[in-house]
Amino acid sequence: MTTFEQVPVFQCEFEDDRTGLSKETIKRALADNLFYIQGKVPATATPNDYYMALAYTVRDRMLQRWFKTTEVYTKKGVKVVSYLSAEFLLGPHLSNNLINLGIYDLVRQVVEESGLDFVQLREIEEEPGLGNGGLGRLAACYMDSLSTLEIPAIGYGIRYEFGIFDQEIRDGWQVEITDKWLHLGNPWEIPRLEETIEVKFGGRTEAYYDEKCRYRVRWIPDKVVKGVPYDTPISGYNVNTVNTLRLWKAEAPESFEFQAFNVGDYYGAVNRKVVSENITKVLYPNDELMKGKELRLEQQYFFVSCSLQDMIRLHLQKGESLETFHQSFAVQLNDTHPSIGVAELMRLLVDEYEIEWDQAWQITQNTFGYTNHTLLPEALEKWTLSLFKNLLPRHLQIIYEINQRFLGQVRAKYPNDSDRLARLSLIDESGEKYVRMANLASVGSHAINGVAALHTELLKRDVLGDFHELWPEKFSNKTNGVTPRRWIVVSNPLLANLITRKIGADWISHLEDLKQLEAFIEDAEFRREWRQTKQDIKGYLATYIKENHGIEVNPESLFDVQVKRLHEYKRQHLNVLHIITLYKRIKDNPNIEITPRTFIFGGKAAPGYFMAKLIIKLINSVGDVVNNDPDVRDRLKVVFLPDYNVRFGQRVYPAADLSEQISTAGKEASGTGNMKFAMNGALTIGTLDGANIEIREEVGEENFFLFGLTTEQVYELKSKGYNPWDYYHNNPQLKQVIDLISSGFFSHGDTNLFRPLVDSLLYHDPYMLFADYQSYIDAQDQVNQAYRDQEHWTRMSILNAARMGKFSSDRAILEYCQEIWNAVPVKIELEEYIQGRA
Ligand code: Z16
Repeated sequence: MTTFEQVPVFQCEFEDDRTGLSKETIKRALADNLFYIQGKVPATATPNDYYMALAYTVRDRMLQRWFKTTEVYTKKGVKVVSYLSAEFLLGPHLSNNLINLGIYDLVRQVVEESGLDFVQLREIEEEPGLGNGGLGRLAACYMDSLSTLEIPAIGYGIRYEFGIFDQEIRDGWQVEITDKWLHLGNPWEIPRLEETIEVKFGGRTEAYYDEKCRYRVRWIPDKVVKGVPYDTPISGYNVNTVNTLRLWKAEAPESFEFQAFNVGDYYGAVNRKVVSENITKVLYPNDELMKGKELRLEQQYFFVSCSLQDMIRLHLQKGESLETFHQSFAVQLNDTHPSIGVAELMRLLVDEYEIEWDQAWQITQNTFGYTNHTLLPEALEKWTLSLFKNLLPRHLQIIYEINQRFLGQVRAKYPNDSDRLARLSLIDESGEKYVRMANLASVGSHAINGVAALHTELLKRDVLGDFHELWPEKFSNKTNGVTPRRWIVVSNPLLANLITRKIGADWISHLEDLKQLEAFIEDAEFRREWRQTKQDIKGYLATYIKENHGIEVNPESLFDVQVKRLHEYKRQHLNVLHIITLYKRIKDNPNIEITPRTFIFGGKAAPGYFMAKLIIKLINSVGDVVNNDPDVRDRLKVVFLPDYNVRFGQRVYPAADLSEQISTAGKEASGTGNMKFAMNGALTIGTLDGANIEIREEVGEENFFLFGLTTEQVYELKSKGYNPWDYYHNNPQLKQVIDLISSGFFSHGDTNLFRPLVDSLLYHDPYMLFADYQSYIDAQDQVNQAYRDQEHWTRMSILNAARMGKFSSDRAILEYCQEIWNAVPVKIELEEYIQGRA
């Protein structure tokens, strides 16, 4: 690490505008922040101190815009989108903000001229991993697009002290390590202690008549927790808008401690504090699995109540009455995690602000929109009545009241249809009784959407079929998108520069412009540059893998990548069956012509998901054998890279040749990794699932490797009785592969290790790997053929990237604004003296 020591910072001329963009001013700011914020001089500064000084220097340059933006929103007349999400998987801020502010090259240069290593500083940042996967990352992409499109917006969520766990691999198994992302401080957030909000829990309710003899209910809680907001600025690309992400931290209120202290229960008082602060301690690491943990419902209610109270405060501050609340805020529920908000807004309006039920219900329905992200039954949230009643007794009453009125309507429309009533009811009474959160969200929202065309159709037909029959006009599709700023410009500067040299830079905020690249498809020099760029990036990844994991990979080989959460429906093990198939071919015929491939895996398994963890072990075990077998002669390599996260995503998407999107048709709601790969010129091998269908439609079927059953065929086969044994017995290749696993060949002779996995496939195969196996292998053989013709492959790669315009999150957000939120852009003007962009 070089230091400031040789740098003549104290001699430089500087403007009195402390956030200026001249090199001298930035240099001065780095030195100032190091000294006045970190309290360090070069002699004592650690690399983290320099990183912090740099981060504050960037943040300082966002503050005028942030302040201006907030000021405009607090004035009358602007409708604000409020995105409620239990997860925001932001990834590193530094580079993203530098790009959005248009000062990346400038700041990098200044840092380097100061004798510091910019890349080293950039890598010091701890990424905020406040999400599990697709759903949390989608929220982050949407925040970026909202700012870039100059839409007034605020994101509300939870400031988990520990985000998604860090993953290590020991002896091929996943080991979870606590994510201490805050341990060295977080320069991107500002606590707003004065805007703290109180949230009640537990206790009981009491009916009474008010002075006007109206029947009312009061809630007497047994616990109050404080919510402290921590604000993070969300910059837009090339605009002045800087929106806010407001994350809530739970703290114990003073008053409760004193009460306990006064009666001598010192330990009890301190313990109460610990229990309160537990609420925002840790992110639940289960994606797509509902576990009815009380603390999870506490987290959900906590952040939703804080957020709604915050919105009401902001609304009333504008001098408005609550009748117009829905004109101030469009609140989007990111899955059912925040759906308790429907009951909470009713409670606030009816109990605390004394609004009549019917009017409160109008306001509530007009306020909320609900996005569904999954059809998997095990992921649908439901809470037992007893848990609900203990934690939120008033909300349960409100939910009963909503339900009674709702079912009254249904009964009027469909007399004598008790099955339908039972299906629509907010309460599941088929066995133990539960509150169904998807039903609550659907009833309480004016708009319901799925996240890809197929997903929305299935939602309308199956999971929410009865609601669709009742209110078809509420339903719409909003196919997911991802931000090209982070997923091309930040992550793949080489490709971004090549594109900009050809078509200018407008594509960065108008991704449909990438279409213009098609005009160069016959330009051999352009194709060469494209291929060379991909090659260079693959080289960087190979170096990274070598340096960080000690594994040698051949950058000329086909990089075949599957990175995503581990889940049986995503079928990482189908990918493994292909690897073993290729390995068998080599063993049977060591001189066989084979396209060299590097298989790259990454992804975390939910800590309690045994089968997913066993799949990780299988990948590593197969890798051990394949990578060390001299017969393979380095033509195949299998690497499982630990701790897949946003940062590693930024490294791997640009380097991929082939994107594995191989879920069982009908199971992956959308997928968003599929988009990030294709935007960076990878070809997809995939099923007709989620957004794959729309990607294939856009890039052309000739530029996509399709395989597998359709959703309809999956249903059909299931209903007529699917028997994986038949496939096993009738396909000798498949049988050999399965037998090789069973024999202990990949487990040092241990025939028990992978038995649960093999038995699950042989006797159940719920995700139909065997039914899709041959089709997958055939498609992979076509991939090999295609890769041998590099000219042709490059054309396909260019066409994939060029035709991905639809999958910008800008397009998705525009659709939400126009069709659900009724929100419009608001330009943020800056005073003359505030410096423009570089
Ligand atoms: C999640 O990431 C998703 C769904 C869900 O119910 C829970 C979590 Cl944590 C994902 C979907 O699996 C994926 O298909 C989709 O692209 C993503 O949400 C964003 O919509």
